Parts: sequence; structure tokens; C-alpha cells
Amino acid sequence: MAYKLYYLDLRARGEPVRWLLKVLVQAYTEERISVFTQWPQRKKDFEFEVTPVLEVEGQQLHQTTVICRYLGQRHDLTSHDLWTRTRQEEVMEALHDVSNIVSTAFIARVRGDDAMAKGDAEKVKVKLAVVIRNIETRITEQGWILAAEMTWVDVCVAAYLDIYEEILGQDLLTGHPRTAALLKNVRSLPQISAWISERPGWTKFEDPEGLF
Ligand SMILES: N[C@@H](CCC(=O)N[C@@H](CS)C(=O)NCC(=O)O)C(=O)O
Repeated sequence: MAYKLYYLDLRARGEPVRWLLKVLVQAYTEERISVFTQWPQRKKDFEFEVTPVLEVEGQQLHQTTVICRYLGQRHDLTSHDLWTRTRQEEVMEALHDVSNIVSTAFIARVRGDDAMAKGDAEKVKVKLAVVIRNIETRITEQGWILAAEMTWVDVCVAAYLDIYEEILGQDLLTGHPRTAALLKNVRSLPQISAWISERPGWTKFEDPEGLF
């Protein structure tokens, strides 16, 4: 049974789902919906009127963390202790708080509100530093977030860090060696390094040039 992913023509919240499907070696197709030209007509096709959506056996599954948790648990790339799993997911949601500000920055830029866009971009840097500090303290000696082996949370966190390193620069993880090593290890997985070399570049909406 192949999955179908629906997402905008962005990296953003699509990238953790894509990375996870690839690491899990799951067959999937993706429909990339142009945020500028197609999304207004397609919005109503989705039950919660947002993406990402993963179609599973004909049903729509929404919410990035819910989708990733489902995939991780279904294909057994998960910790089995409830408290550990819960604390790992805390990191995911902290990253989503930052993503929300990134999207308001991009939307402000589209609207021509440069002051708001720049203000949000500064907030992203401050909030992300706090999240990265917490990720660093949760990475075990084996190199994974609160686990001895890689889980779906590591894959998704790496997908977001990959985006942030491109947006904010190579110094992002300086002083956080465990986090840098986690990102390097996930990027080095064959499916992920292949995806990084073949994936589309930034579309105009999320091109960080000049904003951060
Ligand atoms: N909490 C949701 C947020 C979903 C969301 O806001 N998705 C954005 C793209 S990242 C979207 O579809 N925006 C279009 C719209 O709201 O019309 C998740 O994590 O999936």
C-alpha cells in the first residue's frame, strides 16, 4: 500500500514527512501544490483545509506531528516507553512553534510588510536558540534524542535543522556538537543524501535570501 502525500511546493512542514517516508523506505507519491497559483482552489479538498496531508488507505491524515508519529509507530522507528516518547515529541512541537513564526515572516514579506517580516525573522533566531539548547541536552551518548537508537523524532528534527541551517547559516549549530552530529548522521543516510541532491530548490515564497 503506497502512501500519498499532499503538500505545498515548499520544504517547511513537508520536509519531515518526506524524510521520514524515505528513511522508512515506504513507497509514496507526492502532489506538490503551488502555494501561489493552485492552493486557493485546492484548499477545500482537504478536511482541515491545510497541508501536509498523508493519504492512508483512502483516508486523509492531517497534522505534521500526528502524521510522523503514525509513520514512526506503524513502521517501528519509535521508542517504546511512553514518557520517553512524550519528551521526544516535546522537541518536535517546540520546533513547530518556531515554524509558525517563520511562516508569519514569509507572509508579511509577500504582503510587503518588511518591518514585520524582519521583526519575525529576529524572533525566529531567539526562539530557535532556546530549542537547540534543549535538543543538545537531550541527545544521548549514542547520538539520538533520549534514545540509544534513531527514532522518527530524530529524522524529523534533522529535517527541520537542515532547513534552519540553510536559512540561518552554517554557524547555527556551533557550540552544539551533539545536535550537529545528529544532523550529519541523518543527512548521511543514503535515502536522505540522495533526496538532498535531487530535491527542488526554494520556491519564491520561502526563499530566505535577504530576510534572515
Ligand atoms: N498544525 C498544522 C499546521 C498546518 C498548516 O498551517 N499548514 C500550512 C502550510 S505549512 C498550510 O496549509 N497553509 C495554507 C492555509 O492555511 O491556507 C500541521 O502541523 O500540519
